[in-house]
Amino acid sequence: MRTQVAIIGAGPSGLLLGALLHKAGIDHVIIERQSPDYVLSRIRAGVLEQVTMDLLDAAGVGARMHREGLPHDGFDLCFDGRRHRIDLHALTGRKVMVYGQTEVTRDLMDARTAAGLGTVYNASDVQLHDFNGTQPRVTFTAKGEAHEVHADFIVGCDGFHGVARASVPTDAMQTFEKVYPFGWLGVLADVPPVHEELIYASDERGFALCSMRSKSRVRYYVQCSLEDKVEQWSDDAFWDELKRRLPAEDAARMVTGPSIEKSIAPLRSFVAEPMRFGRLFLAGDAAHIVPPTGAKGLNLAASDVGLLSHALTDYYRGNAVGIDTYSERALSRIWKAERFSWWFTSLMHRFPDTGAFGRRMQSAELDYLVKSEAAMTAMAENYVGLPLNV
Ligand code: FAS
Ligand code: PHB
Repeated sequence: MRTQVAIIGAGPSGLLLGALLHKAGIDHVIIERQSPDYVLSRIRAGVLEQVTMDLLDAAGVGARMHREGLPHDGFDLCFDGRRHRIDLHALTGRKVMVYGQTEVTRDLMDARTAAGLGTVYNASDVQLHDFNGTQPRVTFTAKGEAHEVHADFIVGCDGFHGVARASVPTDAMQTFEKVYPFGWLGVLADVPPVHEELIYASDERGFALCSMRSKSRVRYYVQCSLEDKVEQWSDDAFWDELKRRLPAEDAARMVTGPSIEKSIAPLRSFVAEPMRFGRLFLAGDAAHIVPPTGAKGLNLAASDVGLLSHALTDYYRGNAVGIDTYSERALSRIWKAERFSWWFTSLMHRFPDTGAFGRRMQSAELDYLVKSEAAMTAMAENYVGLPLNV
């Protein structure tokens, strides 16, 4: 089989890249190791930046997001017995859209089907070949048959545990990593949200986040130990712990109910440099991971894909500047989002070695943050998302 771009992975990165390349008339294939149902079953991000919304619109898949998504002007910070609203719109003139990654993925899948574009699901033994030459190949097995795809370029959109980054010689790449000494226990439940906007809470017992997927479905998180197993957390234990970390008025009015999904996610900061190796590019979680505190993971994946789809489109029109500068331009935005996610995580969570002095530093920074318009503006402009080329 011959194509222009072979995409590994049908998560949001791969599907969005496929949609944008299709719009540009660039031939491509997407090769995914899981089933479509499995991809949709993963409960992940919930907040979209304007850059992401614009890219979904450009891909022709933004209609349901605008119809069903929840535009949010701000969020609440709760700490040291206080509550303060960060007014994103007043501070930056922009908003964020609360719309789950599952729905983004579903919209991209549906658009792909409507356009008559196939995706190879349940592919096994996916291997990348000759991407340092001019004729890269991807081999894989699907439905018991061996396949080989010849392409101009390969794009690894296959996430943190994918094959693309693993195919790069270690001496050709530098990685940067910070693993946090705690995880997030997340619960999805069909109950009305406790508040009309998100609540980020820093409590002596740990961090908590009240988010949502709609006005009848919530996504709540509590910081937990990395030794915890999700089976150890009954629904009642989760609700009790969440309420203990929130202001009394929220705990009192919180509607609880059975979890429809419950999982523990480890937190890490990770970046692989560069994001291009000859005819192989990396995008999304294949190249970087952020702790979810700043709601950046999915949005960084989208901005990588936005930069790369423009670069590939320019290449096929005779201009290779975009692909030659992709890695540098993507990493510029990635590192600023890594910093913001690390900063917000460090500010809001309890670390084993925080200590009394460290707690005072967290309290002082939060007190300064909510009393300084300059500090709140800096936080807000990072939260709503920096420009694509920053
Ligand atoms: P993905 O990991 O989503 O997709 C990669 C795809 O490649 C998968 O479908 C995988 O099956 C496939 N693949 C892997 N290896 C392959 C191979 N060898 N061959 C073929 N296909 C292969 N971000 C937020 O902004 N907010 C959050 O709250 C949040 N919570 C998260 C919770 C968890 C548990 C995780 C893991 C991530 C979370 N994220 C969150 C980040 C997440 O949303 C990612 O940023 C987003 O999924 C990135 O999308 P992709 O780059 O497409 O990677
Ligand atoms: C979510 O809705 O899953 C979510 C929202 C904001 C975050 C992290 C996760 O910062």
